Amino acid sequence: MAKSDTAEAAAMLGQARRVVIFTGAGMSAESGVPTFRDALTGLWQRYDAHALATPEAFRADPALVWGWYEWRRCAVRRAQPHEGHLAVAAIEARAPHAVVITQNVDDLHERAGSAAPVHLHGSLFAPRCSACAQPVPVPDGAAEEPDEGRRTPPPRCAYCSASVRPGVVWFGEALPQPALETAAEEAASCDLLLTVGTSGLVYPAAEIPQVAARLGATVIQINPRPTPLDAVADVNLRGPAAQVLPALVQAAWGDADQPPQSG
Ligand code: BJW
Ligand code: ZN
Repeated sequence: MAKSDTAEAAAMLGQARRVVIFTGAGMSAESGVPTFRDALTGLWQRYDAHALATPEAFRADPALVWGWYEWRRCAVRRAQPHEGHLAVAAIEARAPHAVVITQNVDDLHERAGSAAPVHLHGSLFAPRCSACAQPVPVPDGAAEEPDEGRRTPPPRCAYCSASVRPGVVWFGEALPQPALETAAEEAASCDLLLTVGTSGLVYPAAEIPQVAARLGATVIQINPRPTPLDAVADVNLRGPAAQVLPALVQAAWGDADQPPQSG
């Protein structure tokens, strides 16, 4: 990552009035939460997406799918937000208006202090009934799940006794309407969008940076690898989120550990 690129991006960020921080799985990679599509470490290298992350998979084998998500929720609970998550919260505290729009189903932005991240693909912590959609409290469950999970039959809904399902968005399912609407509005009205750690391959989420770019916002991308979003990014910062984000905040506002100046 060239120093001049960081300086250029920091100047843009420091002047922006409305900022969107759009994050994907790479945002949480350095907390130990695996991405989906990275070679060697991505979840889809080890698991068949169609056997686990579709409504058909859940209908065919609810215990397999529920057990896999129990394992992932357990792993996220053990993970800690990193310096990059803290830098995102620092941007929120410093920019006049900023919002986090995330594809991630973990809660690391919340735990780093981000006010109200918009979750486009749901949450590991919001199970609901698969039939009547009644929200269900997160099961206490085991603090430890065996590596790679185990078959665990899902709990039953207290109202209609159908299976409880993970509160995430699977392939072929609609994104939650309020989250998608908020994301579209923020993308259309921001003057700077920072996209961090997403392959930009999954729609409609991948449209969010494209909408912002089309309507004239500056787009800054943080990713160690090229993505289709390179084409719409004004600045590409090639590097990992936990390093690049704190450097960007530091270059934009000085010491990121200090509280923002009022006025
Ligand atoms: C780092 C880093 C570090 C590494 N620092 N960076 C053909 C064309 C277009 C669309 C479609 C199509 N066929 C089907 C579709 C639609 C489909 C889709 O987009 N498919 C594509 C794969 C082709 N989309 C859907 O089905 C969506 N729904 C929909 O369209 O509904 C229509 C509808 C309307 C009305 C009624 C009914 C239906 C739903 C998509 C749901 C996605 N769900 C998942 C799983 C969530 C649950 C779970 O966690 O299990 O969401 S899939 C998975 O991908 C997850 C992610 O949020 C999403 C995006 O992945 P992300 O975050 O970009 O991660 P990766 O792994 O891809 O990339 C990581 C990046 O990080 C890489 O670039 C690395 O380089 C980088 N990185 N380390 C910074 N340290
Ligand atoms: Zn129910």
